[in-house]
Amino acid sequence: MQSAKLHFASALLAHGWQRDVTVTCAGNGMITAVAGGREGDAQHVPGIAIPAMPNIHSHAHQRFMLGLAERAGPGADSFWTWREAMYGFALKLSPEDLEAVAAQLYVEMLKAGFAAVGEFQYLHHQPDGTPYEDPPRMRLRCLAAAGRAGIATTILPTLYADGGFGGQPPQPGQRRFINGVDSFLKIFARLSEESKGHPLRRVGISPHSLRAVTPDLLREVVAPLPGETPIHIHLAEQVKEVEDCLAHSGLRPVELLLQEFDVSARWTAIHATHMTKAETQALAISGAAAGLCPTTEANLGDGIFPAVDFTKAGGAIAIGSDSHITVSPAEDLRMLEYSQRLQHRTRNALAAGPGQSTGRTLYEKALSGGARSLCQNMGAIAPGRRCDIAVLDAGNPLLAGREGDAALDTWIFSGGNALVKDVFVAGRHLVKDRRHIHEDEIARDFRAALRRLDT
Ligand code: NGQ
Ligand code: ZN
Repeated sequence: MQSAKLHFASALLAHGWQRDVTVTCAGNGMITAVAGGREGDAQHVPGIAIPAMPNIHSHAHQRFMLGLAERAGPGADSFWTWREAMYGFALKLSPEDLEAVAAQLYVEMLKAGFAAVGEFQYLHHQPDGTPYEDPPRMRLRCLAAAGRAGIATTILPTLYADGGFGGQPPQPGQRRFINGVDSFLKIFARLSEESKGHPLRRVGISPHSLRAVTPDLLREVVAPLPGETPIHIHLAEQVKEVEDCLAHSGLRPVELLLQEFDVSARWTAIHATHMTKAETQALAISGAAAGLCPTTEANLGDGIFPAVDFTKAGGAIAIGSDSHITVSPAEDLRMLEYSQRLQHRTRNALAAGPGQSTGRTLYEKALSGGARSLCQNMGAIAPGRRCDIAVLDAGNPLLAGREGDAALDTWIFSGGNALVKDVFVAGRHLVKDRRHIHEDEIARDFRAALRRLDT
């Protein structure tokens, strides 16, 4: 956190684009004023200022297997064969490795224009499944990594109990993930303690999925939590998951969740790929956000989220980089829009209406949905919000002669990460001219971890 006075030639404010703006940020990292003109002592930051994006879905440990699951296996490859490979990698990581991998990932997120991450972490125990002496150890390592990188974090410890619907026993590859209600609530309490009063940290929970947690168990865990605690759950990502849920309960996963819980704005349904029209409507009006991870969903062959129907019904969306196969808000929003164009054979499928920019519509929806999903006071350049700002490089030839929505659309549909020049989190200037202030030492530790892990 840092007090700052920043001047921009152009900025996307809550009510639209404005030229020649000074943003004042207090010592606690919050914006206190946004005013036209340049105040005398303001630091001029060249470029186009936009609110930095929340990344609502991260499994940090998967960052270290990027590119290593793209070779055809002996049989038909699927989400489930990828998952086996991922479990193999997940069994290798020590706490120190996880911190090194997460810190590198968080630097990459910041450089892409994200300011906050929802860390959905389920590596709890030692590789043989024995709890660490200090059970929250792996999550604390994620928080340490976030602290080194400077990214805001909503830590979402994962409740994982079963290997499949209806309380099936966990598989051997899942042994690091498993907790009961008591051990889980202890981890939650400790993380809440560690985060109390911290301006960049929030704590939520992530029941892994209805495959891994029964509704009864989830009710027991949710009951004692503060009412505003964010709840993130993987839902209806794969067709087999829908079929297994139907076979077990007679309901599809989204139907089952909506029947069993009072789903509201504190909930984020991660993926929610496979929904009927009725489920799409019902989830949209429940107030839950759909936590979409379009590049991971494409990489894993999940299917296509019904974004046109969901957003028409007033559904809130947020974006996450999930497996981190791509870490880029621009590319995830682009993939989301392209999935709808390919599906419906149209263009500008998700634009708010005639004459509206598709990139702007999606960007603003993902800002507000993401801020709410993570319970982070960000997502707008406005007094009372945290000073989380990304700056696009107006000097890049791709943006020559472009401003406002045209610049935003050019970034999202064409330029991607190369156009992100500066990033501030709570007023701290973490990414300066495309370099993170600690990127060399964090990359050095990451390389050492990769050598230890021998990948
Ligand atoms: C995860 N990832 O927990 O990392 C999952 C795979 C599962 C995604 N769903 C494992 N993208 O769902 O069982
Ligand atoms: Zn996930």
